Formats: sequence, structure tokens, C-alpha cells
Amino acid sequence: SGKEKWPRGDEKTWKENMRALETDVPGISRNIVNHVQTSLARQAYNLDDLGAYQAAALSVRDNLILNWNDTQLQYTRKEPKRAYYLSLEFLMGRALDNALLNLDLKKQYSESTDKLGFNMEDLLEQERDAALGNGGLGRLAACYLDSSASMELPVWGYGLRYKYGIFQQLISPEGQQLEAPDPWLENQNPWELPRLDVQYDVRFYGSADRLNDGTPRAVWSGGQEVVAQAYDVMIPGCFTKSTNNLRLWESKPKRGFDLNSFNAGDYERAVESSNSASAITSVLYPNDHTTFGKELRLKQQYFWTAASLADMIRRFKNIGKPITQFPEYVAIQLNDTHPTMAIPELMRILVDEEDVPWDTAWQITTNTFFYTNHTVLPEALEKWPVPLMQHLLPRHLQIIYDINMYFLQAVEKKFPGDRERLARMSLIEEGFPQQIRMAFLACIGSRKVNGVAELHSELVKTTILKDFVEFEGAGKFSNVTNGITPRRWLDQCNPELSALISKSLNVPKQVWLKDLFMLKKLLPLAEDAAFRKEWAEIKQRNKERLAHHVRTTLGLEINTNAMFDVQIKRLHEYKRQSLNILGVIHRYLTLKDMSAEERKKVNPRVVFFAAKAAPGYWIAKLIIRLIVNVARILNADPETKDYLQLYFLPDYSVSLAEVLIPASDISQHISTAGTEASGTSNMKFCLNGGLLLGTVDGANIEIGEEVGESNVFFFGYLTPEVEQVRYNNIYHPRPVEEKSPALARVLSVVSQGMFGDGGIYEPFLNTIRQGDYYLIADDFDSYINALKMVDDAYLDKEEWIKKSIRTACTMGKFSSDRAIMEYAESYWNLEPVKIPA
Ligand code: T68
Repeated sequence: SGKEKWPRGDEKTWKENMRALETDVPGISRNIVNHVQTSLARQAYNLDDLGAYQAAALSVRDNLILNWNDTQLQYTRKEPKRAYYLSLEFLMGRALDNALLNLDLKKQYSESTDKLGFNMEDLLEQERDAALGNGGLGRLAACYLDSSASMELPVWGYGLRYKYGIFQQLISPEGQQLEAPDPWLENQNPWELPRLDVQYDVRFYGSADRLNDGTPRAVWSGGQEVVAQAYDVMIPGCFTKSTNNLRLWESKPKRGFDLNSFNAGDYERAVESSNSASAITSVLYPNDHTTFGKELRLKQQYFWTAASLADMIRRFKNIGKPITQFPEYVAIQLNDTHPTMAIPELMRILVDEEDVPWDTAWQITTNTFFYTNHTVLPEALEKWPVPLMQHLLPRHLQIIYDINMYFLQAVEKKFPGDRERLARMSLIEEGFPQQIRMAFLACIGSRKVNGVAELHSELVKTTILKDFVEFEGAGKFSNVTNGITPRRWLDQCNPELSALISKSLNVPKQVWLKDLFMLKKLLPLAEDAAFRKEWAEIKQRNKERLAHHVRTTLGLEINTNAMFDVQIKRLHEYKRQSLNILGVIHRYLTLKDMSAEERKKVNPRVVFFAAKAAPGYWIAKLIIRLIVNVARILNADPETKDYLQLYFLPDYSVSLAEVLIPASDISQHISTAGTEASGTSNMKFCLNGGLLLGTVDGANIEIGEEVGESNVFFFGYLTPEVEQVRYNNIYHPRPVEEKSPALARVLSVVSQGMFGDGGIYEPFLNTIRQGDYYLIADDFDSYINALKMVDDAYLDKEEWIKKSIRTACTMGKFSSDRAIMEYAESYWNLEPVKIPA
């Protein structure tokens, strides 16, 4: 009959006692109080905000688990093709508000906590960010999980459960960045479920012996074994039962300590070995865009890919299909090259453990993986020293050599005698030591390769992977422009704007939040004065909310009548916070030159920065120091402080972004053309009605196409020109005085000590005076001119609001729902799975 037999016990007893979702206020209150009493072992009279938050979170988690169970059961029954998003970073931020909004239970929970004597907004503030990522790459992974669940796609994320996320940033009185650990798990994490039954052993070191029995097989033995233990984080879809999984691995020593050392009587070594096992998932590496070749980092990468693949293969084997059908049931997206070791690892499993012939194994592998590239900056391309790989993963090195040998044979066949091409394309870069080029391995091991915005995908094809396009054909290379989830980046961070949109569209948010192109229907309202008034009032209240946040956290008073100008992102020379701060100084000097009367005509501006620098990136830290010290002078200058204020907000995070983004009038995305692969905060600002000031780079270009050139402010050299300018800066250098007298003046006041000891900034100033790799001097005048256009545009308030409305309402393309559907349809061949009620 197709009806499944009840597995054990009395079906009626089971069914009568199975819990349903708690969705009404009494049920929610019952569940919260139950968690206070039992899970927390506390009571009404000793409950603080933190406890109340935890109880509320646990009760929400109960609902998520029930949906999760139904979702996973349906996946098991339907056996759909699944996709796995492998990312070393998931920058999730806070979970409670997001879960309440996606479950559509926010109102009920607020009412319930009210009755229990707690304010929901205060409880939300108790949660620590889950900050398991550096920046854009990690946040993109989080947005994609939200969209996968919301689009009802069977997608799981796999990552690492770092004990310490991205460091907490402190700023010393001198303006120096200091790093403190981020012990985010200290107060227990109500959002994760330890899966003690899901564990895998992962081997390191040891030796690899080829069998030489006519097969390509080898035996890898000895070395160190570490246990990977699963923790599951539920990912709720928006207004759907679909609840996906983010599985994070924690490393643990096997059997608590190394038994071999223990037996040998070396107790200290045994303890040391167990230390080193748990060190693997201890901390997130805080470097974006540089590689260090650290053994522990490679250990993290292999540990995570090996555990994840073992888990996927176990799940695949449960459906009882031959291994050759693996790619029909599994697609794996590699988020940058960090998970590239999954390619030789899958080969090892297929060849050594499953006894699959090499060619078949390679076919399975190259039909399973998909690779996303996030940068073309040479210093960010991962390479691993051959001796390190030999030591840590000897069998994988053999496999990489074999892959390389067959690959180069094929290249030689297509381009006979082209030795230079072979050297360029080899997976092994010659040198001392030799290094493995991970981007090349990811490319040849994948079915498709994509960049993250149109321009970037073109650059991938014409620069770092040019030879591979010539060899494999352009069909393998394409583009998926990044997206952002409108749930967190509009509905959650800007509830008033979300409500205005629902009201004006006359549709519930349930509908338009999942079909963001609907915002276009609001375009005519840009001409409606009443609508513009509401729109502007919301922006103003968001500015006041930010000012309130800064007052309560930093004790600073912000002029909310000024234009809010925001640049928030990792601190990097290519992102050119330097251009911004030098522009601020230029503005300050200009104000100082003016008479008091003239100043009164100036459009007041508040400039915000927030940015973490990699701990070892000292030029970046110097730029932070300059910003902080310029802020100190500007904000204390009675002549100018009404017209120009500057703030560096420490410890940038997802939660801080949620307050900053809705408050911005203009935001800056001013990377040297051709360096920012996409950018995603540009999309977030625009979706919240902030205008964009930027270079013709990354996704700025596509944003410009959507909103129309009259609604954005572009400046600077274009990508095709940059190479020539750089060449000239080296071989035909011109002094800054000649390129931009305005900038020369700025550099000289810095150097002369207007912002404290000028000498300390010399190394930074010299990067501009000599070489100027990022074209600061070349773009400066064009930048100042763009800032002036922004000022002029802002003077016409009504026109500015129109631009703001037009900007937000043309952001449909940048929903991560669109992006994830492109991956599902054009890459993974995945279908949505409906979860029955
Ligand atoms: C960013 N990359 C891109 N990398 O810079 C940005 N790197 O343009 C793009 O929008 C975003 O990815 C999403 O595609 C990163 O954020 C890293 O964080 C990183 C971390 C470790 C190693 C290398």
C-alpha cells in the first residue's frame, strides 16, 4: 500500500505525544517558562535578560528542530539530489531575530516575553554574534544558506566550529588596533545541537605506500588520528517549513589522548598530542586576502573536507546506488580554494577505499565539484609548499602528482611542444620550495568555475585562468553575481522600511521578500510627495537609532541633521579607506580655508568608518591609526565640527552593520578598479535607500546598470586603464604635487604632524609617493569631484529622496534568492523539495 509500518511500540501512544509547533502566545509562554525551569534550572525571581534570552532561544530552537526533522525526513524519503556548500567561514551574526522573522512568530514572542516581564528588543541584544568569518566571503555563505532554505532547496552547509571567531577589535588611546579573543561559546550556544553519534576519524602524517598491483591504489597508514565531531545549526527558511542544516565540525583527540605515547610511558607527549588535536578547530584565521602557508591552516582545511566528504558518502550509501551515480545525487560548491583538498580526498576515497578505476574516479570527481573564485589578487591565491603537503598528507600529494601528470599529458597533446604553457599550467609551481597552486587544482577538478560579478568573472577568464580557458574552452567558466538576503538586510535591519513597502505594495511581506523584483512596482511612488515624506522620515529615524547606539556604546554625540557617509568593510589597501580619509582631511582643510559665513552654506557631513585589519597587516593598522587621530582633531575643532564629524566605530560586526546600513545616506565602495571581486555591502546599502559612491568595479557596475547612471556616483580610472597607470607609476613616476596638488597638500599636513606625530605615518604616505600601486594619487581629484557631486545632489532634498527610492526599488537582482536559484538551476541541477505540513 506504500504505507510505512510503524517502527516500534504503540503508534497511538507515539502520535498522541508528539509535539507540534508552539505558535500561539500561551503555548510560547509555556515553552519559554518550561525552559527557564528545566533547561536553565532557574525561576522567575532570579531570571535576568540573559537567562530570558536563552530560554526564548531554546523555545525557538524547539520549533526549528521540529521543522528540521520534517525537512530531513522528507529528504530521506524523496532522495533528491543534494548540494553542499563547503565554506571555511559562515558569518551568521545573531540568530534569534532572524528565526522569529522567518518563522513569522515575532509578534507572538514579543507579546509572550512582555507578559513574562521582558522586552524582546532587550533580549535580542543579549545574543553574541556568531562571527565565524572574516568578511564578504563568510557573510555570502550565510546569505546563501538563508536563501537555500527559503527557496526550499536541499542544501547543507559544512564548516568548522571554531572556539574563537574573528577577534574582537579594541582601539588603544593612540589609535592602535588591539586584538582580543572572541569567546563566543562562553555562555553556551542555544542554536547548536551536538551530534555525539556523528563522528569521523581523520588521519594526518603517516606514510603512503602504493600497492603497485596494477591498480592506482595505495595504503595510507600511521600518523595521527583526530576525531571530527558534528554540531548542527538549524537554518530556517522564510515562511516555509523548510529548515536546512549547517554542520560544523569540532576536532577532538581520539580516545582523549594518544594511546601509543601513553603506553610508551611518555605521559607529557600524550597530553600534548591531545592538545594538538583540539587546536585544529580552536581559532578562525583572521587573514583575508593573504596566505601564510601555516601547517595548522592546512590541517583545518583537510580536517573539514575529510569529515564533510565522509558524511556525504555515508548519506549517499544509505540510498543504495552505485558509486558511479554519486554526481547525480551530490553537488559540492567550493567557496574559494579553501576546500580544494576535497578533490584529492574524494579521489583517495574512490580509488583506495572503493577500488574505482582512476579514470572513472576522476570523472565522478569532476562532475561533483563546482568552484567559486572570490579574488584575482595574486597575494590571495592559495599555494601550499610541497614539503608541507608531503609531511602532513603524503597520499594526497601522490594523488595531486598523478592528477597533474594526466593533466599535463592532455595539455601537451593539445599544444604539442609548448613547454612554457606546461610550466604555467602545472599544478606544481617551481621554486624553493615547490608549491601547489590550489586555484588550478580547484579549476581542473570542477565541472564549472564562476566569479562573483560580471567584471570579476571576465577577469578570472582573462588573467589567472586564461590558459585554462584556452585548454578547456570557455563553457566551463561563467558568472553568478553575488546576492544578499533581503530578510536580514531589509526586513530585519529596517523594519519600518519593510512595513512601508508592504503597505505601499499592498501585499504581505511574505510575498515580496521572496520576489524582490516586486520592488520595481514602487518606482512611480518616487513622484508621490507623501510617500517621499514617509520614506525620508524612516531614514531619519534610522539615523537617530544609529546616533543612539553610538551614544550608549561610545558616549559620543552625533549630528543627525548631517548627511551620513559610511564606509564599512575589512581594512585593505585595495579597498582604499586611505582615499576616503585623505578626502576627509581635504574637506577639513577646505572648511578651515573658508570664512564662517561661507561655512554656513556647506552641507554638514558625518563620516563613519568601521573596519578590522588583519593582525599582521601593519600598513592597514596604520591607516586605522590615522583615521582615529584625524577624528580626534576634527570632532574637537569648534570652527568645523558642525560641518564635519568623523567616527571610527570599533569592532565591526554583522550586528553593527545592521544598525549602520539603514542609516546611511551615501556609502563608499571605492576599490581600485579591477580589485574588488564583487562587494556585497554595496547591495545592502542600496537596498536600504542609501546612494552609492564608488569606482567602476565589482558589482558596483551591475548596481549602476540597475539603478541608472543618474542615481549613482562613479569616479576613477577604469579597469583596462589601471595596468598602464601602474606601469607609468613605476617607470615614468610623477610627483604627487603634479598629479594632484590638493592631495600633495593633504599629505604634507599629515606629515607635518597636524594629527599627531607625522613621522609615524611616513610608511603609509610613502606607498602613495612611490609606486602608488592602488592609484590613490591618480584617482584623488576625480574622487574629490565625485564627493562634490554628492554634496550638490544632497542640496536638493526632494530629488535626493527620489534617488534613494529609485535605488532601493531596483535592487531586485541582488537578492541572494536569485543567486542561489542560478546555482541550483545552472550548476547543481537541483529541484526544490516541498515539505508537507
Ligand atoms: C570577498 N572575499 C571579496 N575573502 O573580496 C568580495 N579570503 O569582493 C566579495 O564580494 C566577497 O568575497 C563575496 O564574494 C573575501 O571576503 C576572505 O574573507 C578571505 C578569507 C580567507 C582567505 C582569503
